[in-house]
Amino acid sequence: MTTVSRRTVLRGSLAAGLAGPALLMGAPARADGPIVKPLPPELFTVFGTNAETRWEAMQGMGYHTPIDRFFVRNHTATPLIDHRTWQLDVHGSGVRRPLRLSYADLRALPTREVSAFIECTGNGRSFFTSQQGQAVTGTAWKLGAVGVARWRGVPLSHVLRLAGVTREAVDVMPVGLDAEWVDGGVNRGHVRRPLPIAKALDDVLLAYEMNGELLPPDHGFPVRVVVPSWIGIASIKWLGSVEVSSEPLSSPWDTNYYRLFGPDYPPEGSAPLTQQVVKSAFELPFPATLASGPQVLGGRSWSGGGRIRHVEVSTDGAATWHRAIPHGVAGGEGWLRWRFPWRPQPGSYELRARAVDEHGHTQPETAEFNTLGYLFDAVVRHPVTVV
Ligand SMILES: Nc1nc2c(c(=O)[nH]1)N[C@H]1C(S)=C(S)[C@@H](COP(=O)(O)O)O[C@H]1N2
Ligand SMILES: [Mo]
Repeated sequence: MTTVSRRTVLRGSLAAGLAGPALLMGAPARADGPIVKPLPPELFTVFGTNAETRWEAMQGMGYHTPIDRFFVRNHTATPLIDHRTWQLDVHGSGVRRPLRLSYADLRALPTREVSAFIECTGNGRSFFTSQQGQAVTGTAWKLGAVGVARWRGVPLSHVLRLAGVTREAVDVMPVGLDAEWVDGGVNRGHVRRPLPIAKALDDVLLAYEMNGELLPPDHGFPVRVVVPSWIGIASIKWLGSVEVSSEPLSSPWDTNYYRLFGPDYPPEGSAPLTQQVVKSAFELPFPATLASGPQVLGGRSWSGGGRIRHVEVSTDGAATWHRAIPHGVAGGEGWLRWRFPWRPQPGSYELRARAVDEHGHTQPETAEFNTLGYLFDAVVRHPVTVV
């Protein structure tokens, strides 16, 4: 696939005598690289079209992940979309009144705000290999493919009701406006994944603001879907259309990917993945070097299964566990911040943190193997050298 720089596109359009915005109505322009925002090495680890937040960059931050350090997961590249020509089409056999909304139309609808994490299904994938000795494919994330933001926008349920969603509707398919995705020579089309109607009518948001600012290009400008507690792929960025269907819908993102595959699963894989699992992370470099003496470690734990109830930390190889001190309140769709006072002697350590959510979901010693490395929920052994 060729990536045309924005400058080239604009020059081409001038030569053809077209106005810039008119051009943007077709294939959106592309930025010069796959990600638009700066990716300084102290905040991010870059993997091709994706960038992972460094957990030490969360030290001293508030509840929400600032936009300048929020991870980015792009199948191809961030498109530059003109909100003045953008339209959202809501159509299909599950609606009585198909809709076409402009950006201004959407902004005029009732809004809601939610503090929710978006987390890649493969977050923690590298630990299948480094902790469990298992080969998996996909981006070798550590624990930084997650962030919590304050999302504001229009409830999807509101838009579906405006379109006259019927009792027969079963699935809702949001489709992205970024380039079609080609994987191993196969064109999978635009990034899209069906949502069951029950979830679509529950707490899903069509978000146009992130942490009180306009949604940035890399995170889906002008409008993205936010599906609280679910795997990141559900939260389609650069939304262009929503199909509502009275028949089940499918896409490669719920058949070929985002299921569990491997020896423990049928050939077609598990059921399509939905909720996220429980995870915990220290706000430290990986590996970390710390000075000896009294200090307070920080960390965060989250779960797609509900509010975090408590967090325990071990500094002695899982021999003893001690409660971490909660800092602020646990968000239902966000995370719990915590602190852990520690007074280490010089030496080598493996720090562990494990959390339990309100429904009793915990973090095991070993995550269930699956070839695509999804849903790593095991306790991560965080190497620390104290000098
Ligand atoms: N249109 C579109 N939506 C998308 C993606 C994409 O590549 N294209 N990536 C998905 C995946 S796999 C994840 S984990 C999240 C990442 O959201 P973020 O880049 O805002 O952190 O967006 C999801 N939505
Ligand atoms: Mo993802």
